[in-house]
Amino acid sequence: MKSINRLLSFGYQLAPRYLLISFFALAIVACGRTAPQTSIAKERLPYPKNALEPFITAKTMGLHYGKHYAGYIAATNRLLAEHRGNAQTLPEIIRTTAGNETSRSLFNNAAQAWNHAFFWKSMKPNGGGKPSGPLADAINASFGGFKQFKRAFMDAARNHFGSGWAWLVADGGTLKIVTTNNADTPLTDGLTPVWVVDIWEHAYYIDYQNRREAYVQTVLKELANWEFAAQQLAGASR
Ligand code: MN3
Repeated sequence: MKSINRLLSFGYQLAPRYLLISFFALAIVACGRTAPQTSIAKERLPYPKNALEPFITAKTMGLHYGKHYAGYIAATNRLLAEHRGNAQTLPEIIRTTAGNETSRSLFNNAAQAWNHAFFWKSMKPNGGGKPSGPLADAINASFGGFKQFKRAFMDAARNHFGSGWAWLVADGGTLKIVTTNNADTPLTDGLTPVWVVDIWEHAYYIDYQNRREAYVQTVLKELANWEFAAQQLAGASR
């Protein structure tokens, strides 16, 4: 009996310490898990502003990266500061605010921030040419050939009404071409973005005026970064 009492009193002495330790451990885990993202960082342009000349001028890139993209980042951070949410990353912010009327402004700016960072990487100086390896195989299997893919991509970009984006996406094992309106992004449709062209007028108006088709054709022919697209496809099938 005595030994049981001794054991019990030993247990009571230890209990508060264990409770305190567990409380702090839980608090640390909870904070790590639910602390809201309070800011997103501007991604570096992967090449100098004038590196895509003469196809996209330094003037266009200066405005597009330095004003439009910077504006989306600044607005996202301003809105995030007053947003109540648990999203940790930019794609999570986009997915958790999509279709929610009260966070429409945050969605628009966050999605534009993500879409533009993806677009900068979809181009490179001395790009274009033809994809190779698994990306070329997937394009052949899904569209019947690279020529057919380009034709379908041009049609989609040309026929898209108003501001938006023309995408090559992976849907399971298949590649598809989709266009999205305004800030909308395939990220919220369960699709994996593989490559994109910004078809908002601000992307081409200084260099091509109303000739969107000439602009998209030039991006395909001279600037497309197919290595980046191939990496996105490889990531999608992992
Ligand atoms: Mn843009």
